[in-house]
Amino acid sequence: MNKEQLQVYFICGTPNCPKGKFLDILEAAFKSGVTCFQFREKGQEALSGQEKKELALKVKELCRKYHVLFFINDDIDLALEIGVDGVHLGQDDMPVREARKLFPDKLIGLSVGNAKEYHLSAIDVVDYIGVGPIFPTSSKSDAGQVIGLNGLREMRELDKDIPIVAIGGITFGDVAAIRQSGADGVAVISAIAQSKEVELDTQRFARAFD
Ligand code: TZP
Ligand code: MG
Repeated sequence: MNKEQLQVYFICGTPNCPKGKFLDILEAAFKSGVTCFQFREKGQEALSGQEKKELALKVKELCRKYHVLFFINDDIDLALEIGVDGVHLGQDDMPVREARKLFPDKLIGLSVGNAKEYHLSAIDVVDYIGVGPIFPTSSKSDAGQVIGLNGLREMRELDKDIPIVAIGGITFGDVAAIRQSGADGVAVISAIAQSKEVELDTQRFARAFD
């Protein structure tokens, strides 16, 4: 895949945003430099069923409008039903080899938290890995052990080629150090979803890759 498409990777679901603001936040972010989006509808107030599907279709349309890659987190059935650019899977989701059979021509991302998970994963069938949490995060309760920039560097040393997206507690001020530590892109939830200036903060992320 083209690694540049992973640079500003926004992850979001309705529970990550102030109430009623989800689509407005997405559009503001997409027009300001997001390159890749992952629809991750999780948590207590998360939508499901038909409501989730209808929202996912709106997200897909917005992604098309702004030329943003459209990923769905975990929900293989929804991804098959509505059509996506890719799916993102965790270590406890459908095994990536199985997912590859269902999505022979789509992008597949896999979360990898440490060297052990890397060695146990079918890296040969995935297009990128999400590595983290780099810093403490309050957006995912079971995010696992914080690995820091040193942990990110170790993952890059393990594999010089696989596209890496760093995740967890990242703000735009961290981008330079994260790139220097071997990541091709940064994935964020709260730095954009909870921003008081979504357009400005997204531009700051995008500019950090210029
Ligand atoms: N996976 C590892 S950390 C994390 C996920 C989904 C949450 C990232 O959110 P934030 O708000 O950018 O720390
Ligand atoms: Mg998952």
